[in-house]
Formats: sequence, C-alpha cells, structure tokens
Amino acid sequence: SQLEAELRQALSLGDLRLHYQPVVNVAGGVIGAEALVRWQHHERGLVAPGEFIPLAEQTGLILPLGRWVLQRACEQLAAWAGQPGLDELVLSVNVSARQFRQAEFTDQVRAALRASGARAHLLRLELTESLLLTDTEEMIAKMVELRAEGVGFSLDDFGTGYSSLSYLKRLPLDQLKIDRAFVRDVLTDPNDAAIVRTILALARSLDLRVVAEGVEIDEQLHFLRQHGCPAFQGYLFGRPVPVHEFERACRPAA
Ligand code: G
Ligand code: G
Ligand code: NA
Ligand code: MN
Repeated sequence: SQLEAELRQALSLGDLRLHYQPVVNVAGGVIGAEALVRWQHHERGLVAPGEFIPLAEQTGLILPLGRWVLQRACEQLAAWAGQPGLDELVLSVNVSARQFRQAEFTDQVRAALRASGARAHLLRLELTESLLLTDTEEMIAKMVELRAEGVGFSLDDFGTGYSSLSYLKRLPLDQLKIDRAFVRDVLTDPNDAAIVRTILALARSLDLRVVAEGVEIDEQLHFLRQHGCPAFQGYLFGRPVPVHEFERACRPAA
C-alpha cells in the first residue's frame, strides 16, 4: 500500500519522533515517562500511532520501527543522566508482540543500552497480556534474561485480558498498568470501581508497582489515592509532548 511505502520511507528519512507523557507520584512529582511514537508526515502533519502501528505490525515494519524506538529511548535516558529533575526518571517503552517474539530481541535491548550508555534500571518495557499468553515459558525466559541486566517490565492495559492470579504470579513483572477504560468510569460504574480496587490489592499482595492510566480529572485521582494507588498517568498531569516540552516541565524552576 501507499501508506506502507511512506512508512518505510519515514523510517529511513528519520521522520519518526518520540513524545513523552509524565508518570507522577501521590505528591505530584514526575517519577517517569512513557515514550510514545509519532510520525511527522510531510503533508499530514503529526500522525498518531493508532494509524500506523497496526500496519507496521502486519507488514513487519514494526521490527525496524520498534528497534528505532528502543535506541531513541535509550539515547534519551542517557541524555537525562546527571540533569536535575530528569536524572532518575524511569522511561517506559511499548513493545509489540512481534517485536518481543523475534529471536534477537534481547540482544537488541542490550545493544541499545550499551551503545547509548543508558542505565538499564531506568528502562521499563511495556508488554500486553495477550503477548504473554502463547509460548509463555519462552516469553518468561526473555524477561528473566533482561531483568538480569536490570531492565524492568510493565503489564500494559491490565485488566482487559486473561489474568488469573496463578498466571500473574509466574510472570517476572515489576509493574501493572491499570487500563484507562477502568479509570474512565471509576466514579460512575461500580464494576469498574471494584476492578480498580481489586487490581490495587492484587499489586500489593504480589509486591508489584502499579500505575493508573488515563487519569483526566481530580475526582478520579481522589478515588485512586483513597484506594492506595501510588502512581498516575493521564491528561490531568500532562499529555504526551515533544522532549523539550517534557524537559521544561520536569526541570526544577530556576
Ligand atoms: O499515543 P497514542 O495514544 O496515540 O498511542 C496509541 C497506541 O499506540 C497505544 O496503544 C500505544 O501503546 C501504541 N504505541 C505508542 N508508541 C508505541 C511504540 O513505540 N511501539 C509500539 N509497539 N506501540 C506504541
Ligand atoms: O495502550 P497504551 O496504554 O500504551 O496507550 C497509551 C495512550 O493513551 C497514549 O498514546 C496516550 O495518548 C493515551 N492517553 C494517555 N493519557 C490519556 C488520558 O488521560 N486520556 C485518554 N483518553 N488517553 C490518554
Ligand atoms: Na503503553
Ligand atoms: Mn496502556
């Protein structure tokens, strides 16, 4: 397709960008960021990943694209080293199923860390539940290998998929991300409120970090804090923005 050809070209021309969305703690301090890819299209302007990630997955372009994202994210982490307000931020990177399943994935992550000099414990990879459902043992082995380097793992969109307690216990995770669909209706839908409380309790009992996604209003934040949620992401705190804008918001005021 034409879009495929254009995306291929965008990759080689360097027309992809990473935007950064803050993750904050209960005190409102920025503790990390999620890197989110955008395509700076010469005619269409900034294209959101929803419009090209599925195509990239189908065509296999997700492999070079995902590799570029990893490299760029690690370079950014290295650039933040020693900078007040930025030095200790944990950077989360989305990893697609096809990318994680390739045999060279662990080598790619190690290479990106080495080439950039980024500290591995500041890199957190976001995986989805569905990714881990097939060849689970193989996937766990990859996670264990990268965790030995210091890299962390988040389970993205948590609550939307298959998630028995025994299954979750087997996964070498660091963090759960409560899907924004539950946060959206947490004030009006008793089922969603119950799911959010259950995920928070689950995270506590499994000794996992937890982040609530899609926090847009004070009342949602209040509910989440009341039930012990320690970290938040969403438009209430900041949209995904270009790196310089993100940095401005994180640096201590002069
Ligand atoms: O930023 P936005 O809300 O438009 O992102 C839409 C979707 O694209 C999200 O599900 C997000 O996880 C995914 N996405 C964003 N950046 C990346 C990336 O670098 N790699 C992969 N695989 N998915 C991404
Ligand atoms: O699937 P994933 O969780 O990776 O998707 C992350 C996407 O969610 C980001 O691309 C971002 O644009 C979007 N997002 C982040 N915060 C909010 C929010 O508060 N509300 C909504 N509707 N979307 C958000
Ligand atoms: Na994500
Ligand atoms: Mn998510």
